[in-house]
Amino acid sequence: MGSGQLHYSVPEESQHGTFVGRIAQDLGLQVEELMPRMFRMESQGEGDYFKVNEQNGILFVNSRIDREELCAKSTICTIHLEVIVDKPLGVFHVEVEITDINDNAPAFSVREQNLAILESRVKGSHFPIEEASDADIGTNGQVTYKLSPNEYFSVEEIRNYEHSKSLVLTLNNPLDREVSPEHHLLLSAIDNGEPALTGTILLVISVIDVNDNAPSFNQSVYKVELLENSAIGTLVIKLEASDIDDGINKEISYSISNLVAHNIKEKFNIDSNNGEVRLKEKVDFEESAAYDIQIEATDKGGYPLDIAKLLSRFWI
Ligand SMILES: [Ca+2]
Ligand SMILES: [Ca+2]
Ligand SMILES: [Ca+2]
Ligand SMILES: [Ca+2]
Repeated sequence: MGSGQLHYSVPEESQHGTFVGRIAQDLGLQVEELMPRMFRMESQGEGDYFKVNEQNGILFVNSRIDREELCAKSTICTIHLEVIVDKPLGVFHVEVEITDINDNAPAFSVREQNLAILESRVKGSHFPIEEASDADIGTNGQVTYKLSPNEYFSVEEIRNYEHSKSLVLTLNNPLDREVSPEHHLLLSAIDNGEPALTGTILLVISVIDVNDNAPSFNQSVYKVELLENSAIGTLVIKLEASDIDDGINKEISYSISNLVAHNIKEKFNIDSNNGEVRLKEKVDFEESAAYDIQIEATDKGGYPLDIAKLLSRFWI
């Protein structure tokens, strides 16, 4: 009984009929003896990927072979076949290696990923993002990343413990929500195949506000003239400050500064919510011809950085 081992290789996804090998010739059998000796092939439970021509002993591809379905990420993918002849009995082992082609683009599990980043994060901060996966092997499955041009972020792979890597966005320039509250970046994953295939994901970065702006008035001094006999409750002026932050960080509370002369607070009051300054007591020209009132606008953010001060001069 003869035996032997043959080795061939064929790329995955080859068309039906693609030539794989001359089995008879490689085993030293004559074409004329194939039929009389009942030359035939048996696959070992591997489906009908291949067929052999029993008259000339040529092995060819029969049905579609998807390397990824058959062997997933294994670096070597082989199909074992058995060729048999009778008189005398010979059993020969044939191994066909299925080589990879670059037929899978790197893929992300979602089309869009949202990130929320505080505008106070320092330069050099890392933010983990999802990696792409590529079902191919070797260079066909090796992925490099590219981010759409922008002045704030770059993409890099950083090494973790145990040789694993993770993909991160790195902050290169300070963020400013007041300038750009949202960034849209296109991340491309490109494999090393020939030709290379690409997968993309949209990164939507929302910049979260911190209280980094004090309220401001649009004028540093307001001058108001008031008649001597104005009634109590008369509206002297409605002040309005603004703050370019967001949410509670832009909400403003108004007050009369504690630094002013004590009689000011007896004569005037201010509504802390709407900035309306009203007369609390009648004013007397003979007593004072002018009042300097310092008004403060403070935001309601957790840690107000600063207070805008405004001098309002009320002439009588
Ligand atoms: Ca492949
Ligand atoms: Ca690929
Ligand atoms: Ca802010
Ligand atoms: Ca603020």
